[in-house]
Amino acid sequence: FSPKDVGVIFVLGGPGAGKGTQCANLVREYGFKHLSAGDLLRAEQERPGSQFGNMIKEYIREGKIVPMEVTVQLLENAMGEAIRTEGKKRFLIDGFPRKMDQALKFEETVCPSQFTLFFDCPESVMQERLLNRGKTSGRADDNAESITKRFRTFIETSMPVVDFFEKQGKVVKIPAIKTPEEVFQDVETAMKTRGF
Ligand code: UP5
Ligand code: MG
Repeated sequence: FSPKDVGVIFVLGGPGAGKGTQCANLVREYGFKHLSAGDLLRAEQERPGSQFGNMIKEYIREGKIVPMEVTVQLLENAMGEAIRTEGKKRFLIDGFPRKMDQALKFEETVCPSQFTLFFDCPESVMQERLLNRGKTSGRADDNAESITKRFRTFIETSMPVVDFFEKQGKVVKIPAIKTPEEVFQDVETAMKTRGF
């Protein structure tokens, strides 16, 4: 597909900030195609015959960022598939890019982003949400040890991406501490400021 035919909004924020929750609301109200990089990686990890399965498993448990070639390819494939089978061309890309090399590679080879929705949430709140979700999620990284590592990666590796887009005036910051419904009201206000 051609970059000029598609629209991409990145959705960033710390682990447990509520990216997935708010993307579901955005899909319902605006009809975007939601692609979570983490979900795509977890699906690839489960895919029989995947050459990356073990590597992805290890990276996710350690809260590290999987080499960008793998993730960018999974996203590009999923975008192409959504365009072909659903005719959808407006994408919410959730949990990506979370390292500078990914950001540059994606915008250069796939499509420049329109802007980034950034969910801002204190670590203590995110930790409580993740530990709570960990009781039932079955996610290999929803445990205290992995959560600590995910937070460190977020600060050291992913925040520089947010700062990079911020300098381009492409970040809309949304406080994510209130109830999901209240946060979504702020999301809708933010979307209006960007012409949606
Ligand atoms: N919840 C949500 N909003 C709430 C609110 N306002 N009030 C109270 N509770 C709220 O929410 C998390 C939990 O909080 C849920 O129980 C929810 O009900 C509740 P969710 O919407 O799932 O938050 P989200 O920000 O999506 O959290 P998630 O755990 O998915 O964030 P991560 O960024 O850690 O996970 P992701 O799946 O994106 O990535 C996982 C791993 O994949 C990474 O650590 C990394 O190892 C790997 N990865 C890469 O290597 N490369 C990539 O590009 C992407 C991922
Ligand atoms: Mg998520």
